[in-house]
Formats: sequence, C-alpha cells, structure tokens
Amino acid sequence: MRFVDEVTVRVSAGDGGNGCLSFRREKYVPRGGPDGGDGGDGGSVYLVGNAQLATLADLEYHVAYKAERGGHGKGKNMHGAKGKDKEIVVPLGSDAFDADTGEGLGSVLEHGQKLLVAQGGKGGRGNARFATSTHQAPREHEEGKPGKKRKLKLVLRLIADVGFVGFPNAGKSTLLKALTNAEPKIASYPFTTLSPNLGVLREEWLSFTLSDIPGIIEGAATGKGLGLRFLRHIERTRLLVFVLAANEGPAAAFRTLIKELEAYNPRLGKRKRLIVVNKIDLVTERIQIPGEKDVMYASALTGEGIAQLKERLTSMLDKSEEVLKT
Ligand SMILES: Nc1nc2c(ncn2[C@@H]2O[C@H](COP(=O)(O)OP(=O)(O)OP(=O)(O)O)[C@@H](O)[C@H]2O)c(=O)[nH]1
Ligand SMILES: [Mg+2]
Repeated sequence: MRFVDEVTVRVSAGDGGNGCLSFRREKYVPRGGPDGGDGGDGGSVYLVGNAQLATLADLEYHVAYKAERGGHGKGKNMHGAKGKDKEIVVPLGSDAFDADTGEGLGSVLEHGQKLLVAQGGKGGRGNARFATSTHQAPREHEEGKPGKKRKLKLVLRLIADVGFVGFPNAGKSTLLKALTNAEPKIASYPFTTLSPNLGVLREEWLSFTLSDIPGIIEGAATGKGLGLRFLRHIERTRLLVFVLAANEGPAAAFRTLIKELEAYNPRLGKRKRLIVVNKIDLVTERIQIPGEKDVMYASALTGEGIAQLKERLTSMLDKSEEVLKT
C-alpha cells in the first residue's frame, strides 16, 4: 500500500436531538402532566489505533467522516436514541491537529487506543424535566447542541525501536533486509528508497521494529534531497543506527549526518546510537569514527558481521527504555 504520512479530512460529530414539548393525554385524566422526552446525544468521532497499519493512505479516499445525530425526544417520556459514534482507524504514531487553528488534539500510540477528535452535541432536555411543584405545565424544552465539526489534520510519525540513517546508497535497505523479514527495494543508485520501510527483527522471544528511511544528504535539514520529509519517522525511535559506507569516507559522512539531524531536532543528536560501517568487503582497513565508541563493521551483502550486529542491537534495545512516546 502507498505510504501516506499526512492527510486532512473533515470530521463531523452528530448534533444532539431536540427535547420534546408534550403533555400526557389520557381518556379519564383531564389535565395530564408534561411528558416530553430528552433528545439523544449526538455521536462523536474517534481515531482508533491499529498496529497492523503503517500508512494513512486509506483516509485519502474518505474526505469526510460523520457520526450519527441524536434522536429527538418524543411524548410519553420517550428519550431520543444516542447517535452512533464514528471510528477512524489509523496507524500507531498518528498525531491529530485541528487544521484551521493548529491546535494539537493528541496522538494515537497504542493498538486499540481511542482518541476523541470531534465531540457529539448534547441532546436537549424535554419539557418533563422542567416541571416543579410550582411549575406544573412547563413549555420549556431545549434544542440539541450542534456536534463539533472540524478539518482534521493527521500527521504520521512512525513508531519503531530503531531508525536507520545514512547517505543514499550506504546500504540501509540491504541491512534492513539482512536483519529482518522486510523485502525493501535495493539498487545501486541513490534515493532507491522513497518512503520508510519497516521490518521486524526477531531474536528468541524478543522482537523489535526497525525503520529504514530515505537517504539523507548534506543540507537535508534545509530541504535538500528528500529533505526533512522523512526525518520525523525516526523521531520516535529509541536507537539510531548510522549506516556508513566503508569505501566512501565514513568519518566525514558521520559528521554530516549528525549535523543534519541536530539541525532538524537537537534531541536526535543525543539519542542512543550505534554506528555501522557497512560494505567492509570493499576495503581492507577498519576505519575509525572519531569520538565514537559504539562502532561495528559489517557487510550487508556478504553477511559478515551481521550475526554480531543482531546480538548487539538486541542487547542495546533490551536494556533501553520504552519507545519514546512524545
Ligand atoms: N559491496 C557491498 N555492496 C553493498 C553492501 N550493502 C549494500 N550494497 C550495495 O549498495 C547499493 C545500495 O544499497 P541500498 O541498500 O539500496 O542502499 P540505501 O542506503 O538503502 O540507499 P537509498 O535507499 O538510496 O538511500 C546496492 O547496490 C547494494 O547491493 C555491502 O555491504 N557491500
Ligand atoms: Mg534504501
């Protein structure tokens, strides 16, 4: 399915039903009391998280989502039915905003989590509710309140344990394939990956999600290449893996990558990280990365160092805190 990480839709909660104005009419009862029932509340619109989804593509075809209105109250104290809620299924990591005001409405981070994005209108009270000992034939009754209607903007920032960053062609996708069940597109030209790929790494009873994003180049933070567009998909990871090509100046590449990440979000420079110098089949020396202790050497192509890398990732993640839920 196509990767879509930003979408704007209209959501309308249901209006509340009107309260009823009515008096009892029975054969031998000359002056019946008020019996107008309340209107039902309008249905609300909710987002619901689904761990199976990794794109907002489905939402592009539904421009509008509407919850049911509440039923009107009726005589004989009959209350109107509550309007049915509308649920919009979204991938985990979806952030919701009011598109017009920019107000943040919250994030959906867990499977089954429900987030209210448009509150249904309250039903109006029927005249029966206005009766008191001194006011026995009330004619007051309320209209239902309108349901919230808004333009809703959804922005997806994927949730993964590990995010891969590296220059185009460094071998990120090849590495993802070597470590996980993913089948990403791999080719010998830059920008083969045009949208994030997710893969699951299973080690005994543990499993972690790894995400491979398009290559980053110098100036990415200011919009060069695919730019900032995809950096948000590594913001929620707890470990960054820098993938550097051994034969293309890995130390300089690392400095550039760190600079771009920090320019985008300073917190990314402080995120726990592991450096993988890939393509070691193409060089004879083990190039050091100044200032970095956690450096591993591997070849995603020949498989050299992959088992050690798996082990290292597993032990680093095992000890690290929960997925960052911000
Ligand atoms: N010799 C060698 N080639 C590799 C290795 N890893 C990847 N490659 C090759 O490098 C090229 C780029 O690999 P990709 O995995 O597509 O690189 P990428 O980092 O995902 O690139 P983008 O998606 O464009 O950012 C492909 O031709 C791979 O076969 C390796 O360890 N050794
Ligand atoms: Mg790739």
